[in-house]
Amino acid sequence: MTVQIDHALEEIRRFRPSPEFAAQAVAGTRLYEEARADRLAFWADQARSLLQWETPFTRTLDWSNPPFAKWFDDGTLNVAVNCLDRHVAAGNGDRVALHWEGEPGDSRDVTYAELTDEVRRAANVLTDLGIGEHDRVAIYLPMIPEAVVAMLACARIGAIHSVVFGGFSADSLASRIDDAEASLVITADGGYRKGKVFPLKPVVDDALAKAEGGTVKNVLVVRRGENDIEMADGRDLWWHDTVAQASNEHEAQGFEAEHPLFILYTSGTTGKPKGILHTSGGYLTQVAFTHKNVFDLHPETDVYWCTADVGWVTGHSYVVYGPLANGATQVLYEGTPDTPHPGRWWEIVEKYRVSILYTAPTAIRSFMKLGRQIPHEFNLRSLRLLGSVGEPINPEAWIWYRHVIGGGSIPVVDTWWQTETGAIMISALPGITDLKPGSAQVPVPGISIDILADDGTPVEGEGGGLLVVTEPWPSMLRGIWGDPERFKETYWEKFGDKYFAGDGARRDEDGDIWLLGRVDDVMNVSGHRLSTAEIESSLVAHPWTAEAAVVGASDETTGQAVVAFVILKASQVEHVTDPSDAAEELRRHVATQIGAIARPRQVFIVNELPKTRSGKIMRRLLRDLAEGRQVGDTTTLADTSVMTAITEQVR
Ligand code: 6R9
Repeated sequence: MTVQIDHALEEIRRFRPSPEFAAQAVAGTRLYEEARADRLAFWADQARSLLQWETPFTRTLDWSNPPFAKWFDDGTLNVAVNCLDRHVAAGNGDRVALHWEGEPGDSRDVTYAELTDEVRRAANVLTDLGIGEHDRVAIYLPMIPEAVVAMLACARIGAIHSVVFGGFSADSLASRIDDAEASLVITADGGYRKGKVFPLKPVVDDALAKAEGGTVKNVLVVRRGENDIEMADGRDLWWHDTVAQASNEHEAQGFEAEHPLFILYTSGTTGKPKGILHTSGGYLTQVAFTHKNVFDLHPETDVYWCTADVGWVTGHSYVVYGPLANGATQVLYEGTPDTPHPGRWWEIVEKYRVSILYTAPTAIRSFMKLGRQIPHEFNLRSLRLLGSVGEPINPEAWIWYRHVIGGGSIPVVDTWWQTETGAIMISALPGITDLKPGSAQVPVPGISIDILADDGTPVEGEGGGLLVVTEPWPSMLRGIWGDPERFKETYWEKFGDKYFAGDGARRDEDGDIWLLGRVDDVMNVSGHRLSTAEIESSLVAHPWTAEAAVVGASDETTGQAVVAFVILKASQVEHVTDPSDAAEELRRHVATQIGAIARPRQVFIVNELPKTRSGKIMRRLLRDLAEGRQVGDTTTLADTSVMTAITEQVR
């Protein structure tokens, strides 16, 4: 495995926290000291002080059976009560939990008292539908308050949610429903996106026709898009006929800290997405801790906005669980950043006086392209902290974010973590860390990170290596749903009891960590993970395709873009008169099979693929081609003339 070191490493700018910011900061250097003195006692303190336990725990970590960790396992708590009822009981029921903004401009404020009520009603309906502890509920919703309600209602009754991003296709939804054996789907008629209603319920109908397990007994439908849909008698129910009518009395019980909370599917190196499993007490501890300290949350005064969709892990940890556990007031926005005008996000920041903004480098780069005059039309002076997640943020984008959006003097925190880690693992702490554009910087207190060579020896000095987490952490994944072997193989086989993250990294002379991208066949497109293998299998599933190879080519806006090379079946070649028609058809096919995010930027129809003597496709050479570079060393190819032929076909 070779790791490429980016030119960004020459970056040398440093930004000291301002004395005003440091003076009011939530986090103090004592957090590092306490964690260093006794890591487990530190996490136990966080779990006790940030959460409300029904039964206090006495055991912090059980690591007797690695890689299966148990945190706080003799304690019990209810995750929904921690996110809702306890804030109401503390007298904060009137605080706004969600400033919800619909894409067409409709909006709704939901207080903690109202959200608590709604979750209790939904919990009663779920119970009436026969959903109990450990049952799986698939959630396929737009960014509307009901998405948050649905997740917390599951948590409240001990059911396990599996949120599927609304942009995923019927096939993707069906395979996730089957893998988790979900018995209920919560969806909406449709939602708003780019000025139009996109249908969701019809996709669910299609998915249920395709799902082989036949496990789904009911579909609960929120009315949002008001598009025409069909309701199957005896199976489908409207949210407004059930949840709105239900009682708001609901006694919540405590569940064991290791009670499963959710499954979230993410792409791995093979074609089949992995159902990452998270549990309750440890997960909630670390998301609450990082949300409070990394974002310097002052819940009485801040307005926080994380732009991620609840369909991704960032939406789980930093839209739903972290902010609500901390009693934050936040913005929830349904639509796209440029609808109905390119200043929509900045209009929202101005309208709600957003003080903390958490978004992805791909969004920042698209705004950079549009120019600073668009954000400058709005008053962004309420902002006091900016965050970034999803992929490495290039120093140019970091500086632009700080200056154009942040006004030049507020902290920008770049946070590294994964679906598997559950919560932020590497980040500056605002008010403490000297900021360095382009570097994710330091492990958060209580987290142990190292950089190892392929053979497991620590990388000394400034060479690149593989990022590992050397000690178990509270919000770590507890497994892959239904596949403990794959869990061990993927993350724990390479370095024994150290967690292998799949990212390349390097530490500079100050000890700051620079992420260098994935070292496996996982691409990062607009901050979302896609697997080359998954898109290749989709391409090969098309009747015209004989063979396909997919690479992630660097892209100015999306970070990486999907580029496919396809050989058509001989029987098809004569029917395809124009290769660009075939390419278009295959792009469309991938979008319908997996989802629009997976649609290749380009599909090249070629006669051959570059292969080694053992038959492995050399994607490195295809990447050179896709990125417009001179093609690298071809000597290990079985037939060295192949690349010349492909290059001619592509150019
Ligand atoms: C939270 C999230 C995880 C992968 C991860 C890495 C990349 C995320 C990053 C970053 C550099 C950052 N990644 N944050 N790379 N700097 N601040 O994105 O989870 O969708 O599971 O993706 O994203 O490659 O391995 P997930």
